[in-house]
Amino acid sequence: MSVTPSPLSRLLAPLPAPLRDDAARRYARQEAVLLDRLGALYGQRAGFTAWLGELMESIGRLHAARSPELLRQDAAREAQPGWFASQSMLGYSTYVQRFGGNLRGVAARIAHLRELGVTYLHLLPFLRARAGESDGGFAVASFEQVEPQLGSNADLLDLTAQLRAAGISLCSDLILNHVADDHPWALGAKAGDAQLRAFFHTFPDRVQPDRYERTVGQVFPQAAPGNFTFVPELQRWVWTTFYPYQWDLNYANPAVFAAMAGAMLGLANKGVEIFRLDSTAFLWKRDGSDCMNQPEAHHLLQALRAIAAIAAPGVLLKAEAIVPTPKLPAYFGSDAAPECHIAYHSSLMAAGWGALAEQDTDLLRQVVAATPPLPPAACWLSYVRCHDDIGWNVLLHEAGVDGPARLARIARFYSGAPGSYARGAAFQSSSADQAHGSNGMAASLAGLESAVTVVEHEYALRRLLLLHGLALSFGALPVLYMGDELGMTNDYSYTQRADRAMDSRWLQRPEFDDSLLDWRHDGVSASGRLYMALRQLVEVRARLPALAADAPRQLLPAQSPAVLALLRGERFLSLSNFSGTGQQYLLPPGEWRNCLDGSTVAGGIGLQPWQLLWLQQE
Ligand code: OTU
Repeated sequence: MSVTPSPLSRLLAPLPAPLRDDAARRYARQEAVLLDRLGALYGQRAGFTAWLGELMESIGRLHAARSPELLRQDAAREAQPGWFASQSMLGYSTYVQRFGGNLRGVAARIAHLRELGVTYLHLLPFLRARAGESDGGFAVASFEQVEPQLGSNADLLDLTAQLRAAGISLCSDLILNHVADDHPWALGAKAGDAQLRAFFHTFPDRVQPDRYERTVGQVFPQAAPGNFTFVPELQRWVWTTFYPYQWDLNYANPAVFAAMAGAMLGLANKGVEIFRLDSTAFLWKRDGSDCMNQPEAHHLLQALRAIAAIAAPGVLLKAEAIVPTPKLPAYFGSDAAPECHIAYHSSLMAAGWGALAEQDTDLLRQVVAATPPLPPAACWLSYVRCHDDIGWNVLLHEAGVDGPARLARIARFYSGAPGSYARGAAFQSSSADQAHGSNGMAASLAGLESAVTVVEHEYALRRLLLLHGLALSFGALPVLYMGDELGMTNDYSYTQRADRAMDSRWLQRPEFDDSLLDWRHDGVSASGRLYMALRQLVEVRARLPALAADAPRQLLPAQSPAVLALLRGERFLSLSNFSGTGQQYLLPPGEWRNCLDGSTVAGGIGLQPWQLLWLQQE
């Protein structure tokens, strides 16, 4: 009688003896969730058991290929699962090409990152991208090969080794919602391979697409309207949530899941330590829904998490789910079934900008209040800007009854409405009364680009520090966006390029300006002052355990709606005046020390326009 080998024995089969005990132990911990989630997703399909066995064996093979150095790192991280919540963690995010030209150029900037205190580097997509337009590399043509213009796979291995030696973890995008229309899967489908066609959602006519579009929204309504693209080679409509050349993967097909789990582990073996799971909200489609945040999308992520925990346990998953505040916490999963270790807090980011524009912290206070405590070994990601737009729709819940109009006012402010200091652009909005997103470098949005007088410069810098102060003190892994440390302003050159002109996100994707770097210590130029002030915040934060991501946070009442009073632990207080007028604040009893200048204060204090204060009680 033949017995089907168990998933565990299939996992262990490819492993050398010394790896087996640990792998079996980790498998035992993940087994319940892994089998439950995969069973729920694919258990009804013929051949499920055989598929599962093959999946486990391929996971085993990828685990066996992990280098001794990465295996050692796995063990260290397993022993200290909350390592990334420390107050001395600091992230930095950038495009490879814009920061260093190529991967070797990025390696040459490690000294700069170290000076800033960076311990985590998110490089935007660097895998082989679609030929021609590629949405900044978010249309991936190969999960195995580095984009030739940025270097080779050997350069990637070199870079990850150098980063590890410098104490910096590399984060890479894992673009799992879609592939480029010239990825071999899409090419195969176009050439008539039925199995590869089943990697995608395709439809013979507009009947189903039209039905879906009754309830599905649009991410790029102007630049890429609709969610489906007619592909002549297929004579079918293909689901394309983003640009027409980004084909959504069909996760109802278990072969897609297995392929992407393999892609993840392959990259982990090249030294990627954190995966930014792009567009996680969109992974599962359901008729009659908005096809976002579906329960199956969470099952998929929990299964991926279990696989990472078995085969590359040092690796972290980060959710990029740009969704309304109430939908965010689900991306962490639960104690029993953890999902992502980290998730972007896009509501916090947008509400910070909202508070600046409104000179009122209402949105921000609501977002903080709606941010639940997290399961152990999980943390939020805080940021001031990133390569994308500031999406306003995540705040619709907080914005209230006239929400759309209120958010549209904020968006108009950032596209330079009369009287505004901001120099940004509306993104994908159909009219000025409709908020979608806003683009622009942080410095341009905060008024540094338009500043003429000494006071205008000073206030723009203060506004930037307010937002950085929030990201650094909120209790999260803060990630700086390339150029923001030096107050770089908008890059308008994209308007001259046919392949970019329709996408104003390129405003905030400038080339790193080495000349500003020369000013960073001068204490006089705007760049120098911002850089020094930011470094001071980073250094002060690193010394204060109350600012660790997992330390308690509480909002204190403030007399003025313009003031945010955020208490961390028992004795650290961040006070932010989000308005252009001076404000009073009555401190909790006792004497407080200003962490930034060493002075002591007590009782009622005055906050200058746009002032940030970090106070501590001994
Ligand atoms: C992500 O973004 C990436 O960050 C973008 O750069 C890509 O263009 C996009 O995916 C496609 O790969 O919906 O939840 O509104 O916030 O496109 C993820 C613009 C996303 C982005 C949105 C986003």
